[in-house]
Amino acid sequence: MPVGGLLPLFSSPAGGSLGGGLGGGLGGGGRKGSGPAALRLTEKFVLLLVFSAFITLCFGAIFFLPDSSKLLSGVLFHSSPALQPAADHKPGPGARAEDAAEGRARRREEGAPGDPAAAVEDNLARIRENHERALREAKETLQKLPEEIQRDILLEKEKVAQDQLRDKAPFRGLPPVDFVPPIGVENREPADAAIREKRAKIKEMMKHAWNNYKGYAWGLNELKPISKEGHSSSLFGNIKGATIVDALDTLFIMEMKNEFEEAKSWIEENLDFNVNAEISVFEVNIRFVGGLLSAYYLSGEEIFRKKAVELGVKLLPAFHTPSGIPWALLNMKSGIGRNWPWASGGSSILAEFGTLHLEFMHLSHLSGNPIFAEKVMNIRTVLNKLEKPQGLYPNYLNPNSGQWGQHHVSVGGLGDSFYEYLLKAWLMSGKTDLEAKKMYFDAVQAIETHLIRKSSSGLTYIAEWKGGLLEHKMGHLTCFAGGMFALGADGAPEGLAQHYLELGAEIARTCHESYNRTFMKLGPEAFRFDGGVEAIATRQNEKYYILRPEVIETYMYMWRLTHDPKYRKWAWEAVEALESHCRVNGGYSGLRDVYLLHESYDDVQQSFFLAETLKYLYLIFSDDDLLPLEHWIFNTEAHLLPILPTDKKEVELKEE
Ligand code: DMJ
Repeated sequence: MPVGGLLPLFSSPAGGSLGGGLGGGLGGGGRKGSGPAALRLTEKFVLLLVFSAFITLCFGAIFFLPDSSKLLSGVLFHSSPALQPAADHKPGPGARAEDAAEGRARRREEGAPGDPAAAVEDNLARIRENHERALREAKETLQKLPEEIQRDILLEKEKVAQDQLRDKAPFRGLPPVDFVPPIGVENREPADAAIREKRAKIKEMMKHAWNNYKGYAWGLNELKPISKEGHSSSLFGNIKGATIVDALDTLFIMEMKNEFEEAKSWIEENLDFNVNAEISVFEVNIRFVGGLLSAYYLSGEEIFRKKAVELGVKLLPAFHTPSGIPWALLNMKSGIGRNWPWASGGSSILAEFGTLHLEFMHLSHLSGNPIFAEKVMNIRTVLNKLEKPQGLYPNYLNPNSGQWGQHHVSVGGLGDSFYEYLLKAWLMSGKTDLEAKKMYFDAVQAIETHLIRKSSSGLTYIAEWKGGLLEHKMGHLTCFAGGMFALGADGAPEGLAQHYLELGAEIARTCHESYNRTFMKLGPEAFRFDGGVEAIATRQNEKYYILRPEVIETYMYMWRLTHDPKYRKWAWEAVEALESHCRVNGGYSGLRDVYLLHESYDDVQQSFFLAETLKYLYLIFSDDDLLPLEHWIFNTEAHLLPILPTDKKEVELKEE
């Protein structure tokens, strides 16, 4: 109000004549110097003094107003046209000041050079214009909601982060970091000859998948192994090379050195994120950011760090929502985001915005810029403020209102990796992130109470929850949870460690059953426990298998944590099934129906087959000292991230 009240003084005709009169009087006074003219000169000096005092007051007022980058940048940037953001040049509120500036320039050209009166007029007019603009901006800022101001500040920070990357030559944009040589990457041959042979077979499978991708789809996202051509999915917009980036760490671990080098060269020369198309923020994060981070931590090659951070910066505009919960989809060129049209009234998806945490913490670590960590910590803040129905996290959250959408809960699709990332955030922090630990165990407790059930023959399964009603269906995706429960057992509340290890084993058994009850010995996309069936898909659109890793992932954790030989046996059954039914001349294909007596190929070799399925299989037949679980966290795409202890002080503060 006081600022708005001052505005007319500067922009009224009175203001205009004040400036003109002062300028003219000063010039005239210098030439005449006596009589009535001298009197007018004194008056004008007094006026000039009053005016200067008024300007000083205005400056003071502006600097004592509530802090806002917008306001300060309004004051600071507008004094130098060269520093003005491009948006200020558009017609509109700023047009009047520009017209005046043009007029001044014209008058300067027309007038005699070195005319002191013109110079004073010029100065005063410039000051007046700057103040008009600053006051206008101050008024706009005062009319903003606190969230809008907060968003503006974040936007400014992002601009700075982007400028740093854009303006600097490769590598100079990032602070130097000491590369810590990776632990547990020495690849010893297993002592047991039979295990050695099996491991070699899995490496041969990786070669088959890679060579065919290289031969028929090099540089494209994925391979169509039957058609022998490239496959692209809208998830990556027109970013290219998903298979190359997703496969990097598997190539490294399997010591496929030439292949790793050719992948690296392709990335150096071709991996481009300046794409004008919509991408899935979640998919790009887990596959590309995760793959690049992992490749950096294993190899120490700077190109991977640089590309990971560059991509991370490109993803930041996804967080421009009123709540800071990111959009699912983002155009990386325009920075415009939106949500999947089918998602509960424009909601963001729990498994998508909840699966950024690990990568973003590492992006802050490797870039020296806290912005990535701030974004994901804010997601946590929003979640912690919300009431959870029965302690459960619904799959949908509206980024505009910051409120839950439909009350659907799943540990499979739409929910899955959110829970995984809570547990892994705690582990990745060197067990210092106690907030994540609490969120994880609280959530698991609610899941056990409301979602976990036993079939009549004693198979434990995780059902889906639809606003209080249970759907007795479990997805292939949900099978990852066996490994998660077992991995978290160690930190479980007093007396529950064994319970969680057993729960992991029970889920592994159920998922194995879902494989065993098919003709192909590979599991369907979803299986049911109702209508007289157990662990069997009953709907045609749930009978496919797309080379997914979750069941094998759970075998890997169960093997590492129990050394029960059945997990190696079950993993080998999966290898045999993949070889018999998915392997084709041109690579590996998914199947449309795992209950049919013949293969019906879907003609896609998913990039996660190389990133996850084959990596987990290889680890099951390797010694435990290859990538020990105490030192490495696997992101949800099986990319490796080292433990990153949180700043001790921060944790202590949080605990208080
Ligand atoms: C992978 O991209 C990741 O594992 C993700 O968390 C879930 N879906 C696929 C594999 O099935």
